[in-house]
This record gives sequence, structure tokens and C-alpha cells, in this order.
Amino acid sequence: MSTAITVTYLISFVFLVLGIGVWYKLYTDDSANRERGQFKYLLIVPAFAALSYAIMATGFTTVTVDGTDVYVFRYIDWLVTTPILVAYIGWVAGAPKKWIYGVAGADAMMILVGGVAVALTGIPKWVAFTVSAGFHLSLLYVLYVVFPKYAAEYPERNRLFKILQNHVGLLWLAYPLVWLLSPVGIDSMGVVGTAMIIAYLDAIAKTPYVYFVYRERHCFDESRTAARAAAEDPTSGSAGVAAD
Ligand code: RET
Repeated sequence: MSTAITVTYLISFVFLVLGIGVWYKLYTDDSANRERGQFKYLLIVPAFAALSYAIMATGFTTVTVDGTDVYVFRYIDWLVTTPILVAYIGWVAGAPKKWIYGVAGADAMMILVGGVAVALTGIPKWVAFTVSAGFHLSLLYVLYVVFPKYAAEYPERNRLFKILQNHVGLLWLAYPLVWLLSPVGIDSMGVVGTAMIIAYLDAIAKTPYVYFVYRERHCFDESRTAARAAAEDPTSGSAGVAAD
């Protein structure tokens, strides 16, 4: 494995450890409602990814497919952490469990089928890529069409919802494109370039995500919800005045 890749992975590792620190500040801030925010689940995101990058930097778990290096741990990392990232957006939106689990399932299928595509060649590879991309589209549909309907009920969480929706909705579009250009796709980008871009994307997809939740942590406060309910109550004398 090239030194450039090792160094890049170590930089991502450090940035993800920083993400663990941000999570710790979020979780231990007693002024925020950690139960309603369900902050505990978010630890898995930077923690598992940091572990994966540490392992990948050692070069273990790398397999050679068709003459090119494939980092198996990358797909394991994605399989564990990305469902949490999308499911949590559903939680912020106040969506019912069936949609939260549904979107997490579609995400896991996207990663699994994408991982299988790496190991295939010829037509089957492109069929698997298309199926995985289909799951990606269904995920975007839930993010942009289904979740907003529920999010409308919680205006105080709307800012955080929009930030996470666009962070995931836009940033993740880069993944299938990079895959397509990489050695496992049409091979117009080298192994080192691919590894560096993905390491960057992974770090940006995770640590800032936790930071956004940290910054908006008070949107789960009971007082915010109560203030909105009072403002919406026509008998309270301040009808129609939004709390936010
Ligand atoms: C693959 C290839 C097949 C087609 C598609 C893909 C999408 C992958 C995505 C990954 C996101 C990963 C993240 C990691 C965070 O650290 C599997 C590359 C659609 C969207 C956000």
C-alpha cells in the first residue's frame, strides 16, 4: 500500500477522533435533552469509522480484486455507520418507525449490493451497480419527499433537519461518481486518488454531521416544544406566532 494512502487514512482517523470529542461534548451537555435527542446512537458513527480507518491504515483487510486493492473494511464501516446517519434524520423529522427502519434498510442494501458489485465483472457488475444506485434514489426520495411531511410538525427541529438532509443528500452523490471513475468502475482514476477522495468524503460525512447536531442540540428541548404548542394554541392569545 502506498505511503500517500497510509498518511491520508491517518489524517481521516484524527479527524474522526475529533468527531468522537464533539460527540462527547454533545452527550455530556446537561443543558440539552440527550434522551429526546437520542444522541447516544451518534457515537457509533465517528467511533466505528475511526476504528475502520486505523485498521485500513495498517493495510490489513485489503483484498485484491482484478489486480486492484479493495478495502473490505470500508464497506463494513459504511454498512454499520451510514444507516445510522439516514435513520437519525428520520428521527429528527419525527417520522414513524416504519420509515426510519425502511430508510436504514434501503441504505444497507445500497452498500451491500455496491460491495457485491466490486467483486463482480462484466454485465453482472453493472447490474449490481444499477440496483445499488436504485436504492440510493429511494433513500433520496424518503429524505426529500417523505421526511419533510413529518418534519413540518416540529418547526423547532426544522433547521437541524434541513442541514442534515442537504448534508447527506448532496455529499453522498459523490460516492457513486467516485466509484464509477475508480479502478473498480471504468478505471479512469488511480487507486491512490480514489483512496484519498473517499477518505476525505468519509471524514466530511461524519465529523461535521455530529457537529451540526451539537450546534442545534437545543432543538430537542422540551421548553422549545412547549413554547411552540402554546403559540399555536388559539386560546393562548398569541395564535399564529411561531416559537421559532
Ligand atoms: C456505491 C457503489 C454503487 C452505487 C452507489 C454507491 C453509494 C455509496 C454511498 C456511500 C456513502 C458512504 C458514506 C460514508 C460515510 O462515511 C456503494 C459507492 C449508489 C452513497 C456517507
